[in-house]
Amino acid sequence: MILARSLFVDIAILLALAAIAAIGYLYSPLLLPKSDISVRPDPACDLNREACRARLPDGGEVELSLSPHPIPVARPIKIQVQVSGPTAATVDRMEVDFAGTTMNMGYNRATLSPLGNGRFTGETSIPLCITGHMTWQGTLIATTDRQHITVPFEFEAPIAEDSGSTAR
Ligand SMILES: [Cu+2]
Repeated sequence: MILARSLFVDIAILLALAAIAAIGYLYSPLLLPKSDISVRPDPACDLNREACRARLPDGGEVELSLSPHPIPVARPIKIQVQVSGPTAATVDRMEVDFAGTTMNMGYNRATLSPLGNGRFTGETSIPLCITGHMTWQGTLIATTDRQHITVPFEFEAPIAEDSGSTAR
């Protein structure tokens, strides 16, 4: 009798822990870009000048373009993503999360609209930093039926025009 009761309590605790883990799993994407696979973009590429690419594990590619150039702050930014290769047909959801690399700049995430053939588009804006300009991380989050693929792109916004104009 006592044994049966303690077993019941153990099972109840296990179920409660499983429920907490499940809730944490479901809600964590709201706070941090959740990632099963993370791929690095070409570090030499500059989003302020051009579209940048990263190679996917399946051999395909993902390309991110932010326009206009240079990338503005507190004004509309157009986001274009092109996925190529086998992954393209499996993406259910495409988002880009913008975060300050050295400072918390708040929650800035855009969900893109699918245009077909692996193309996605959307619009967003990022806030002006109190320090004048800073390095942003624009993390592309592709959700497929099986996994979250993230690609952390870095860029400066607004870019420092030259050393003279930013010195005050
Ligand atoms: Cu900042």
